[in-house]
Amino acid sequence: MTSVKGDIALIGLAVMGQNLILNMNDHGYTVVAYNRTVAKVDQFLANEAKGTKVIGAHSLEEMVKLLKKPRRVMMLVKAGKPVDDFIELLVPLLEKGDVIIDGGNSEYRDTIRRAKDLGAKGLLFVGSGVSGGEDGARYGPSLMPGGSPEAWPHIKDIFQGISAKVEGDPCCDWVGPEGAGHFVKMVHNGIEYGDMQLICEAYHLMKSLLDLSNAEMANVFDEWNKGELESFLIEITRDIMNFKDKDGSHLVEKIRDAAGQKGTGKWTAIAALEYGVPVTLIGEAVFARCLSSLQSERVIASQHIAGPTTTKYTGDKKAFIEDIRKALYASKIVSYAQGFMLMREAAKELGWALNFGAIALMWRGGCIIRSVFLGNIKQAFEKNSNLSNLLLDDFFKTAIQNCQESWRRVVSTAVNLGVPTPAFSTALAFFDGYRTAKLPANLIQAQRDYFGAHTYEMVNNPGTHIHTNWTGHGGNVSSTTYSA
Ligand code: 2AM
Repeated sequence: MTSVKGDIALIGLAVMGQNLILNMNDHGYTVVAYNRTVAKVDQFLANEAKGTKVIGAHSLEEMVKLLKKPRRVMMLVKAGKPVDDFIELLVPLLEKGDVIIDGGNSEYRDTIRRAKDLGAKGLLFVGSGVSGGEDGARYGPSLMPGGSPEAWPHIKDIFQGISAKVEGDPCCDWVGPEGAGHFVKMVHNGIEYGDMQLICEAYHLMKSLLDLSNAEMANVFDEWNKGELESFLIEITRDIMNFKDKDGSHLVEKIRDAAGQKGTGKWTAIAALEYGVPVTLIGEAVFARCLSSLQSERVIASQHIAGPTTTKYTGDKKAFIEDIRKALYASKIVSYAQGFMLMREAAKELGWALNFGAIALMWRGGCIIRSVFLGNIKQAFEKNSNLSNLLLDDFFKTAIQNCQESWRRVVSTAVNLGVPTPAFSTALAFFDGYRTAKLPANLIQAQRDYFGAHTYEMVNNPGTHIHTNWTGHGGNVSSTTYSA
């Protein structure tokens, strides 16, 4: 009989899986490694895992027999059908109380379904966000586990042990039930899309309006990285600006301007529409990628459609760079406020209790959006765990006030000189909408009632729905069935 020694099994020996295994090994855990293509197990043991305590398994049966009970099996395989396929194969091999963890980029509704199905069989299921790329997985990722709460005590030490740490605090905590971990990871990725788009707009403005060289822009990003905007994405942008190709030219300028996407940004935007939350900045960031990918079409359009005649900024460059920094900071605050609004609404609808301060801490280190800024968000929720919106927190209120004039100057200058700034602009439009007591939606209600008898409420009598016969020849019957 095989002797039992594995603390946890990991299925899926692609980059993330291999690095997580090595990270767990470094923290003293014995990991049993398995992969669908079994040859990769021996390759891994002979190369990357050489000299470690990692044990290879050549079948799922062997893998399960090597594990201590309750068994912990983590999958890092392609999202979708492969996850369901592995679950189906694992279920007959496991016992009540064993834990299956899906660390892939699964859609949160799939995770909700799997948690329910496996729960009914007495198995504990965890869907965990894993962020930080290859390096994060190897030396400290941000981990966002959610699912069966009974699973948490069994995985807490391993997960918090291998995660990134900020001032000693692990960037990993229990997120919530069912698909909460994958939902929060999805919003993380959406916010990442937004952060990247904001940085790209700053780059576009500096390059097109101010004619800054790559070296000058690298210096600007380096300066920004010493203040409020200090973050992984600003840091790598500085390094990208400096990076030279073999021929001595800047590589970034030779890259085709057509952005790819794998879908998590799109999922966030879809969730925003489904839950009716105005997460406009992430939406614009996704659409900006879509527009960029119409590269050939844009090249043709650029030869036929003219913009404004003046396309250069003639004022004080240094002052405008500071304006751009402030516009980016204010827009970023709006984007995170929107992301937290989405999590709050989804949590309400799905009946999840989410700890927003803990989420900010999970994102504070290890992941792609890691930044000093997330420390400020954590503090805001620590001060007031019921904070309804980040924009109402004193720290962020003051921060936006300090940026507001610059932000408006940047957006209006970009509009006048013809540089697209969809993320800066939508953030400002949201900000102005959110702080406006009376929006023109009274007219929308009137229009809806005029053509479709959809009824409206009066300002002084909310809750009572009224229909008016606007033309004198329409009926007096209101619509109760039509809702578009
Ligand atoms: P493979 O090495 O056998 O292709 C990332 O692609 C990980 O997901 C790899 O470990 C890969 O296994 C696994 N994977 C991809 N598609 C799969 C499928 N249809 N069934 C099982 N595992 C799959």
